[in-house]
Amino acid sequence: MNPAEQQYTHTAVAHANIAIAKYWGKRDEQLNLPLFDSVAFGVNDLCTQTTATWSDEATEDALYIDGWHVPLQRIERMQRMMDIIRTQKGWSKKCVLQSHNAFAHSSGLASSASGAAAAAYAMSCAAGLDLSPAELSVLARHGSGSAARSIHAGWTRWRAGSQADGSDSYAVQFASPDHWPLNVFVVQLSSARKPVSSTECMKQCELSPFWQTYCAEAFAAADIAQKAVTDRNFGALAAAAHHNAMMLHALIMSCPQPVCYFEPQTIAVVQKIFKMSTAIPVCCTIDAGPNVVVLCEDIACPFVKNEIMAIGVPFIQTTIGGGTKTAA
Ligand code: 2P0
Repeated sequence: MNPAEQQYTHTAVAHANIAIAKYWGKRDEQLNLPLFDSVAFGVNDLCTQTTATWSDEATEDALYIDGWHVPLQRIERMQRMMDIIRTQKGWSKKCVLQSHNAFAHSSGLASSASGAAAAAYAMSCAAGLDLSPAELSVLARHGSGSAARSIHAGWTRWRAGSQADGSDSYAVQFASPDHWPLNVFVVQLSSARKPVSSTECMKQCELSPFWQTYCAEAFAAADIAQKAVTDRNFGALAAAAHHNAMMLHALIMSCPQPVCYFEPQTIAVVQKIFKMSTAIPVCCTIDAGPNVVVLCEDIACPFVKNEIMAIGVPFIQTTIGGGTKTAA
């Protein structure tokens, strides 16, 4: 690399986040503007590290994931973020992203969130911009909606906002990771690419006969979830998380072209968690994929771990944390 370009390089690490009041449905597809607020927590151990380099010598923008060159037609969302920075800087430089995931991507483990958040942070720092957390959240949102929440550690709320340009649609942290140090089990039931992307499935869901009912429930979900977390009320958290996740999958299954993201073992894990949740502080959620994310308090942790091990499925045990920062 040309030594003069050294200053245009930066490496960032971002973490996945898991929503308990989920983002599903867009008011603007181009800008990734949601119809409803969502609430999520950052996850330690599920992370993406990305190095961004702005260059006059590169002939085109590029993204490499774990060394693999991603075709140009599949990095359009990354280029949206690059274009925002190019406009701000008055540059025509190209941007090269080298990205490494610490987990399987496109498997419903929210790698698009950590990927876009790490890219947003790395490319803005590499360009010498000192963006505020809100500005970073807006930039990351262009790469992937849920990435807006990965900028912060702990518990976040992404406000849908009302501005047409999306300037008020960003996430804020409302509780730090140590506000409520819950245990997290990420039960990985498949690392295969999703059969239908979230973006595509969201559009299909608007044609479900249950869409209006879903909207009415989803509108209230973020307030309910945030209150449960703020109050550290596990019973309320479990009720909110289970209702939200099951409602989402019922909607997804009721599209004109139905989608079922579950694997047989998804059901086995969920049924076990539901049963345990009547007696101990444990709950779960499922994103647009087959994997199950389990939350529990310390007192329930050994029991929950034993039960997951008894099903015989791979899992990661971790904690609430996450966020986006310069790589160490
Ligand atoms: C969420 N998901 O709140 C929901 C729950 C999946 C299920 O955000 O089109 O990849 O990039 O804005 O962010 C996944 O959607 O969608 C997602 P785009 P994204 O975490």
